[in-house]
Amino acid sequence: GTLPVAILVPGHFNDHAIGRIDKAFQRVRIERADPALVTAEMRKSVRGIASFGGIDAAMIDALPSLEIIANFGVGYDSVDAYHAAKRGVMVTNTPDVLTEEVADTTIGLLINTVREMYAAEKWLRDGDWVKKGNYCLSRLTLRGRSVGIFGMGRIGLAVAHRLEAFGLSIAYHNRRKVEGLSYEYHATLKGLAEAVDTLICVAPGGAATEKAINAEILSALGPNGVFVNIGRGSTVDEAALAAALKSGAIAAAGLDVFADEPNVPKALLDAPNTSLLPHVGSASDHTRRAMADLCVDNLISWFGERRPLTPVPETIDVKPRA
Ligand code: 8YV
Repeated sequence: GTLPVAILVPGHFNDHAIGRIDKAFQRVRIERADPALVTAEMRKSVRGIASFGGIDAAMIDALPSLEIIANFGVGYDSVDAYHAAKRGVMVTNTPDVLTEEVADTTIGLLINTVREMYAAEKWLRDGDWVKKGNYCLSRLTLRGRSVGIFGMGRIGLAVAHRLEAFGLSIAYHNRRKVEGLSYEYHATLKGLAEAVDTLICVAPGGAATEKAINAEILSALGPNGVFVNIGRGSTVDEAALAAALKSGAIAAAGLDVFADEPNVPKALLDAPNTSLLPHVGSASDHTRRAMADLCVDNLISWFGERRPLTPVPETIDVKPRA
């Protein structure tokens, strides 16, 4: 019979995805997606990659038999999809299946940031409730806030729907106005930041959004401002954010993502007005399993039906090789 298709899996990967890859393909392990680690055998045999991202142009060029990169995650800023398209390599991601989970996490992070849930629980657990009495009143509230959403895609919309139920006003900034959406649209991020006091970043990473959240945007948000980031850390100038939190240019920040994960700047750790999570937006067993299934189903569909399930826009025109 024919040999199973070889799929390269760099580094640590989702267990459920690995189990399914092992059933349908020949899994080829590599410590990390580094061209220096690619063997002659891999050059010849590897036709697919399943990964958490981190596939650059050099890695794509190091694998001449490569046909598809199945990215585990909706964000694929760490995959060079333009270069993949140029080389005729398909890139897929995992949209939709994580939308509601990430929106849930966003709301949790927002409330935690404003109402100090972590600090209040720590007060209880440390015995301070008994020893010292009630936890202090939270300085901030969600009541009366007007929220700006930066990035009105699937997740941005799911966040907006939740916030509507909270009785908060909603506006947004996006590359383009979204047709049929009644929330107030701002053509610039600065305009949005000036109009609201709560800014939620759900925008994709990459060059177009690199350090878009800077000192100017944060001061436009203002002293009652709350900034929440569930998108990508690269979108934020973290030094400017730390400075804004320290000076009182904004009031508080809730962050699930960082520019250099898993490293978190000390200035953000030390600030009393930050709520920090270790990139857990989609990280439930339930949702990561659904993402794993979609990641592997893209590989199965590509090598079986010769079509991807969820191609990224950059590679939509890539055709399977004969
Ligand atoms: C990642 C994410 O998939 O989907 C995304 O864009 O950021 C996450 O869900 C996860 O961090 C695995 O790398």
